Amino acid sequence: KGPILGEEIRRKISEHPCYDKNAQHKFGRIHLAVAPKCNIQCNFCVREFDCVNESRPGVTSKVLSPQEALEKTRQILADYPFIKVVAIAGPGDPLANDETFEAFELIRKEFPEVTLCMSTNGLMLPEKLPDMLRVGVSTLTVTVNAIDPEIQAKIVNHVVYHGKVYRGVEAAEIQIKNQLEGIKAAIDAGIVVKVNTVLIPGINDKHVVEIARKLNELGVYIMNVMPLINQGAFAHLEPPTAEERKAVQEACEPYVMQMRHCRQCRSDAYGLLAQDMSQMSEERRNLIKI
Ligand code: CLF
Ligand code: SF4
Repeated sequence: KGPILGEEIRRKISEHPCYDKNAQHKFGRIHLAVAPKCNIQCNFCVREFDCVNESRPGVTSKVLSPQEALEKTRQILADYPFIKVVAIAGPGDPLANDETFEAFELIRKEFPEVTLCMSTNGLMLPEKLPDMLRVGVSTLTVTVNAIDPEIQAKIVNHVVYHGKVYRGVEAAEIQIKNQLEGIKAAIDAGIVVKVNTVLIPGINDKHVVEIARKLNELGVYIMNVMPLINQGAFAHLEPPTAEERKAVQEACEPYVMQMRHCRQCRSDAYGLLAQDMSQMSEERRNLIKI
């Protein structure tokens, strides 16, 4: 089960706190909030906050320029060498912001050994993949909430694609097509792909196992079934219970490895997953310094 990986990428995975549960207590990540714009509107998202697909909702991260992101990386990597992953996960969609590539380029030049990671809603994935490869992204998360356009049409309000606004099933079809094509192309190019799926009771809960089957076909490395946080247009929906989520994860497990230790990080989080240092006092941070 699962894709065959080379030695270098296996090392990267063993030091990636999200891809390997044994790495989560030893190795950390930095999120650089360089990507404020988004090109879609998910019904569970309130846009003045961080992207809910891979971030803690109700939190507004301060946006950094690529140069500021490099400086922050320099500072943090010097103090905390257990951080091996530098990622861009918002506050909007990284692929809708050129600053994502500028920041990665600067960081890659200075820190060629770190793993570059990012998350996306996948709309621009086929088009942006060459840029991702150029700057050296090696782990990628795509949020796939449905592979059936009728279901996805209930989850996404609209997508803005090549300057045009699409709604309903038409919007969903474009997004799903690009996600699946993009995931396939990314895996073929050697990127290790993780998929996040937001579990939305009454909307996609019965469908998630079908997504897992598709991920197996595509060669996706790991899947993270995240609970809905009910806000925005979905404020009236009940989030899944822990038992409901566990049952879905168990149903998906035969098809694709399940991540169960996600912390729904802020787009400016850094440190170990369980210990976001962006939220610590200077005093506490100094205790962890090497
Ligand atoms: Fe960040 Fe995401 Fe890369 Fe990890 S987070 S971009 S894969 S380095 Fe990790 Fe945070 Fe969960 Fe994301 S715990 S929200 S799964
Ligand atoms: Fe919000 Fe993220 Fe969806 Fe964009 S992709 S609308 S930022 S949850």
